[in-house]
Amino acid sequence: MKRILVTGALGQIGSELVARLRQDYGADNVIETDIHAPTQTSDSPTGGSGPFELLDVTDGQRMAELVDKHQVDTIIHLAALLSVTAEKNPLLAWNLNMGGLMNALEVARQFGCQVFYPSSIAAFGPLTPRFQTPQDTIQRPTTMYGINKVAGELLCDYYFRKYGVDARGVRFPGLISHKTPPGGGTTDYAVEIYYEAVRTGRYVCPIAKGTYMDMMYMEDAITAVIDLMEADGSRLKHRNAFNISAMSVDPEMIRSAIQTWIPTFEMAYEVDSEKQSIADSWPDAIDSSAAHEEWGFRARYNLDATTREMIVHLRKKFAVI
Ligand code: AKB
Repeated sequence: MKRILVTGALGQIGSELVARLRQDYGADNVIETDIHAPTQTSDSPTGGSGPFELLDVTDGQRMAELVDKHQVDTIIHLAALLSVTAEKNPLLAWNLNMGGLMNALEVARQFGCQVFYPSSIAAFGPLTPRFQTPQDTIQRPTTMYGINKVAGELLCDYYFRKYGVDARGVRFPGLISHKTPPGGGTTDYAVEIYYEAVRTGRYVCPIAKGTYMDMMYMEDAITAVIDLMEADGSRLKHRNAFNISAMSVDPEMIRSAIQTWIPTFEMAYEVDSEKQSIADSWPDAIDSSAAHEEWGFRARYNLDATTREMIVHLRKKFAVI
């Protein structure tokens, strides 16, 4: 990776990834793109430190022009609707999630770029083994987002086999971060819970107790993207997409981790049936051993370390002593 274009760069992953890429590869070598411009009030940590371009990823011509203009060699394609939003508008999700990826792969083919594509634990479904979910297993998701993710994994493999496009990806778990909030995902509760614990000391959880999902602290996720993209391609047997996880947790586990910092924290449940049925269709705990063996993936933050980072940073962000 030398000249990197990031789509959806103002989102939860993009805003932190761009900051790290700019540190490692040079600010001018990382082109931030999004469908809307950063606002004055946006707390995007990258705020104006390098090139920014407006890009609607369904506009393949504009994507090609930007790749050409900035002599890009790597496309990190993050723009997508997440699971809950996609379920509310499946047609839009198909057009954006699949159309955007198709454009990224076509542009990559045309300009010889490497591509990163984020798949998700959503690429699994109710028929998938729930525990130690293998790298290669049954994938019959029941959500539009999950269908997009499986199709995306297959498309990336197809472009690699047919055209030699060096497309690589991971199946992200829920990502926990304190800089830019996520939006429209099933795992968003695992971020909201920390915000509300610090801001108000109470949280009403939309996901039922005993619902286990894989999660990861953002810093581990960012490191995983860079390590995979920089890995020796000849070692990769699975390109799209590697299972990666740092922890499998339910809301009660996060509650008690928070209570070690904020003993008065209170949590109630008001289960959201749509979110719950999506969560119930996903695995409890995936097996990340292929990522470990093929490119050395290892998460550094477990639940306690994640909780410490979240509480310390959110206390600073909201000036809570
Ligand atoms: C979501 O909840 O939709 C995402 C994901 C796990 O892909 N965070």
